[in-house]
Amino acid sequence: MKNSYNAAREVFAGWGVDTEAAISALATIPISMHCWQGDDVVGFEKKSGTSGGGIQATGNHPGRARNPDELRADLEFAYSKIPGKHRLNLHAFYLDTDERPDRDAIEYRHYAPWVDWAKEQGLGLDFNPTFFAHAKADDNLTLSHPDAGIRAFWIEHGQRTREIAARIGEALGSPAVNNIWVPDGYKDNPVDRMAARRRLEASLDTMLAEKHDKAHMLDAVESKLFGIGVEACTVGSHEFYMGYAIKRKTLLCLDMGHFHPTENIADKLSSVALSVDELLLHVSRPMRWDSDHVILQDDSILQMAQELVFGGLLARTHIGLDFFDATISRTAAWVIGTRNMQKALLRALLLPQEKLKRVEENLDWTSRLLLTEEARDLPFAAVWEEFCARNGVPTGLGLIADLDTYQASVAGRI
Ligand code: RNT
Ligand code: ZN
Repeated sequence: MKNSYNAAREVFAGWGVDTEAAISALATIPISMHCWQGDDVVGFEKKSGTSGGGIQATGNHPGRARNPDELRADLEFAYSKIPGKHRLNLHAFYLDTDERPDRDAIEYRHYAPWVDWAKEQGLGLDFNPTFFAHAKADDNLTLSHPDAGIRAFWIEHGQRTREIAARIGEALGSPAVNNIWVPDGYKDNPVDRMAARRRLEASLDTMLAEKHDKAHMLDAVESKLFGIGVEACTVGSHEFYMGYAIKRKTLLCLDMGHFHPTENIADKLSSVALSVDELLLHVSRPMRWDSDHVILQDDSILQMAQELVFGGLLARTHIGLDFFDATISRTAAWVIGTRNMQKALLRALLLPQEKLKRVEENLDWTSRLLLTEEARDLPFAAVWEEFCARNGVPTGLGLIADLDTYQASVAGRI
């Protein structure tokens, strides 16, 4: 093991790349793992129902977490197979309480067990208002609903999540990103898009009016192209939120499944980073539509990681994940997807960045192509193994055996 790492280190050194620096850099990058892969986006509100809002987890693999304790146990297992220290991205409908507060009545105490647990585990927490899976969202209209009473309900919910997120961030000593995504849109062609967008903007303004310390909480807004049932128009489109984030100085969230299938999301980072201070990513894998497949080490992720590293954007980008597959082991899904994000970052950190930038500046397209293609064959795997070994985390067959054993232990959940 050590031998292959030492050999790899020399190969990379020959390319002018310091593997130790890459390993140290990777160790400082937290990934915000989303809680909702663990239970197919169902939540813990103690009522049955589907997620709605155009979000669709398909599959019925055994082992879905049915309550906060099971979800935390699954998360602990998953984090133990992921090298480094990370974060958990919690949605408001994952509250942990015997009370049954409606969305406009949630309070910090309903989430306190999560904070205690995060503290104990050394995890950061992020948060999200939940604007779906609720009777008042059945029309796929929330903050932009024509009914002022419904808008007020959701504004209250959003305000409360901001307060809760701020308290979470304060308790953990690290700002909680509170990400706003609403399902609002129309199945068929609307005739007054302007009115809908004005209502969404006004609701957001009211919801975000109260100032919170940025050391505790950061507001983010997430756009979308379309969803099932909202094929014709999404009120919170990319243009809507890009403008909003610039104007109101919030974070902009780019979800990789929320654009046209041929758009390159990695290409967008440098452009938006010139106008917004901080970014949030929902790293995902759309297949033909916003299908939220587990992320692979595919080109879209590798390019994303390379842009973050080469563009110097890591310090102001919060990397969150957003996928959910209910046809496979949910713990395996977390482990595979999160490690793939880390592997993509490591690959980017191990590229001969200076050399590449220099040849491009010199208009030497041949060398740029040669370097990028030859670099694909560098012994990246040995560096990843070393990183995992230093963090006490298995790779390869050892990892597979651990994932299988855990899945077998939860398969009896009905
Ligand atoms: C939905 C958005 C949103 C959700 C989560 C559960 O299309 O991507 O981020 O997936 O909030
Ligand atoms: Zn998302």
